[in-house]
Amino acid sequence: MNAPIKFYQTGTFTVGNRLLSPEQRTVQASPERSNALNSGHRACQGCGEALGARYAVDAAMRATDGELIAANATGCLEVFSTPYPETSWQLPWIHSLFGNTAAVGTGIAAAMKVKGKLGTRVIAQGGDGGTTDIGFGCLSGMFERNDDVLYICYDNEAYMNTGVQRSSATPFAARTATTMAVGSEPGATYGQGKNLPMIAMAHQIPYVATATVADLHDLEAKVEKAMSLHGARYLHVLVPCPLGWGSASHDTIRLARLACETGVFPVFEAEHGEVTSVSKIRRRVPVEEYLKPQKRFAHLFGAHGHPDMLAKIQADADRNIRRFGLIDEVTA
Ligand SMILES: Cc1ncc(C[n+]2csc(CCOP(=O)(O)OP(=O)(O)O)c2C)c(N)n1
Ligand code: SF4
Repeated sequence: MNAPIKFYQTGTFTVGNRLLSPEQRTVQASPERSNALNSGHRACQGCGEALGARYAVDAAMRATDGELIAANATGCLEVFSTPYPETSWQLPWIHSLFGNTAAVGTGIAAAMKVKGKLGTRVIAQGGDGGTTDIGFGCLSGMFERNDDVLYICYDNEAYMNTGVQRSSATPFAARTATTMAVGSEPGATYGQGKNLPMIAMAHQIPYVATATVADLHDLEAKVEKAMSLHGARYLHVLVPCPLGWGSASHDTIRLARLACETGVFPVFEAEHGEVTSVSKIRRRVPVEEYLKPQKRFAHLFGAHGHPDMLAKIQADADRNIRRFGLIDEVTA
């Protein structure tokens, strides 16, 4: 007798893909996959950025029949994949400066247009530091001109490659090398930081989406959708970093899932500035469950903890749930 497939069986390579019909399987299940980011790179064990990039770029390769060029900002993704003279990339791939990946992507797209290679598509990618801080001006220009580039930000919430310094995507209270866990309000200061997906939406570009490495089918689907469109597109992927977050390597997927289930990281799509879909929370979880396994938040817990700061984080997660309608009213 055929048993119905449960939702949690569909996301994995070993079980879900074999149980699903071929068209529902992930790109990784296909022997035709491009292996865009191949084995042999030097990412840490459990690196969410390596996993996210592997799935995102392979999905983009499938969506474009391999007619893809990538520009890559300086950062962990570039450093662990491309220690000269070696590389793990199996596609035309250009290392830009730390801050100008979006502009390099624009230039490649313009060059392809001039050469009449309209079928060749372009992605630009980088970490949150390269995206929200130093590369922000170039990215905003790419959005404003509606250049034909998909920009993917792999958000591990700090400058990991250079030793975990705070970026403008570092969350409130997180300990980094530059936001120490000391004083009456330890960790990153409250109220600072940028919400890049919402800033991208404010540019009214054709497509903005968020995703995490907890739902790789969803990530692939969003890349595929982005590649079916033209103009400026932005994908913001939450990628836990065991080294910078002080988490166990085997907890990368669990933490990404908890970021969604707490409301800390809303997963949604938006077209031309309007939210068009959200991933609903099936099981609402208090923020403590997400924060506790991460040593960067250890100072919030225990006898000398900071319940007031935890309450602020919970309030922000609750606001996300309200703002994006992440919980259906009947189940709330
Ligand atoms: C103009 C410039 N300033 C500083 C650096 C040093 N640098 C290289 S990578 C990096 C941090 C990258 O952080 P992020 O973009 O968040 O990516 P991650 O390593 O976290 O994936 C820094 C500061 C540089 N390469 N160029
Ligand atoms: S420091 Fe973090 S982002 Fe960089 S390779 Fe290690 S786990 Fe990945």
